[in-house]
Amino acid sequence: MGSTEDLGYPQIIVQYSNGFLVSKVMFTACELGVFDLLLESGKPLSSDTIAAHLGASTMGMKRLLDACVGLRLLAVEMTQEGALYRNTEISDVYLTKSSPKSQYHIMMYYSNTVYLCWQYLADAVREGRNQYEKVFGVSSKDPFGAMYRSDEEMLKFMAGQNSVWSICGRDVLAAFDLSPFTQIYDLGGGGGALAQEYVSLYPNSTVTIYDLPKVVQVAKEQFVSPEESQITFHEGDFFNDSIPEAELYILSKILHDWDDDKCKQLLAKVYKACKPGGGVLLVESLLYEDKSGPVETQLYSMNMLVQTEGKERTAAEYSKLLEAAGFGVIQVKRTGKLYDAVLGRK
Ligand code: ASE
Repeated sequence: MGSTEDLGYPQIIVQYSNGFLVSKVMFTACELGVFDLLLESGKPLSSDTIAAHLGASTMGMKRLLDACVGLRLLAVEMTQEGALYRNTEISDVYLTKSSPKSQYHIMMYYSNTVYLCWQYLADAVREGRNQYEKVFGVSSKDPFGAMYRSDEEMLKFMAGQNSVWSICGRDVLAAFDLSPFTQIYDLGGGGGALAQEYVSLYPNSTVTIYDLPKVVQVAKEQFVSPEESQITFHEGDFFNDSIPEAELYILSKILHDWDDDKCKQLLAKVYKACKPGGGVLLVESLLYEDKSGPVETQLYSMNMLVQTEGKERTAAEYSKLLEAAGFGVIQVKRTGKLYDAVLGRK
C-alpha cells in the first residue's frame, strides 16, 4: 500500500471513502435474501432466476450480484446459459439467516438503525451526545427508551446483539475458569445468547437473565425455550430496582453504554449484592492503553457516541471502575476477537 501512495495515488483514502458502499452492498444482499436463496437452491443460479425469486429487477439484481462477486461474497462461473452465481463458504456460514453462526440480524440492525444514526456523526461529535432526537424524533435523554422505541426495534436490537455470541461467546466465557461459580446473573442479558453459551460451557451453572420486563417477555417468547431449565429470568431495571444475591454477575456490553458515574453506581450495587468470594465478569471490546486501536473498538466507541451515553474503554479504565466499587484481584484477558473479558473478585 505504501508504495502506491508514494506515487501519488492515495489507495487508503479511496478504500475508506468506499467503505460505506461496501457495507451497504453486503447488508442489501442479506436483506433481499440473496444468500438464503443460494443456500436453499443448492446449485448455482442465474441473476434472472435470483431476481425473479426475490421480486427484484433483473438489472438491479445483476449489478448487486456482480458487486458481491467483487467483494468475494459470491462466486460466479460462466456457462453456456450465461453467468451462474453461488455463495462462498464465508457467506454460507455467516450471511444466511438459518446458519448457527448467522450474522444476519446484526447486519439488519446496522443497515436500518445504526446507519441512520451515523448520518449525524458530525453533530454527535460537535454536541457530545447521541442523535436520537434528530434521527427518530424520540428523546435522547433515556438511550434505552430511544433504542426500544417500538417492540419491533427492541426485537431487532435483541436479535442483533444475540448474533455476536455465536462467534465470540465461547472465547469470552472460556477466558477464565468460571466453573467454581454456579449461580450467575446476566445483567442486561437481553435475548440470552450469551447465557446459552454459558450453560453449555459450564453445565453445572444456572444463569438468570436480568433485564427490563418487556425485554424478558420477548426473550421468553422468541429466544429462550422453557426447556432450557438452566436459564431463568428476572424482570427489573438494574439502576432502579434491587439486584438479587449471586456468585457471579455478567455485565456484557453494559458499561460501554454509560458514563463513568452511571458505571460506578451500577458496579457499587453489584458489589453489595455479590456473595463474598464471588465476582463480576465484564465482557467488552477493550481499547489499547494508548487508545491507538484496535480500529474496530475505536469505531464502536464512535457508535456509542451516536447511540448511547457511553464509550469503549481500556482495561485500566475498567479496572479503575471496578476498584472504585470495591472489587479487587482484577484480571484481564484479551481474546483477539471483537470482545474481551475482565474479571473482578469480591
Ligand atoms: C450497545 C451495543 C451496540 C448499544 C448499541 C449498539 C452495538 C450496536 N449498537 O450496547 C453492537 C456493537 N457494534 C457497534 C457498531 O457499536
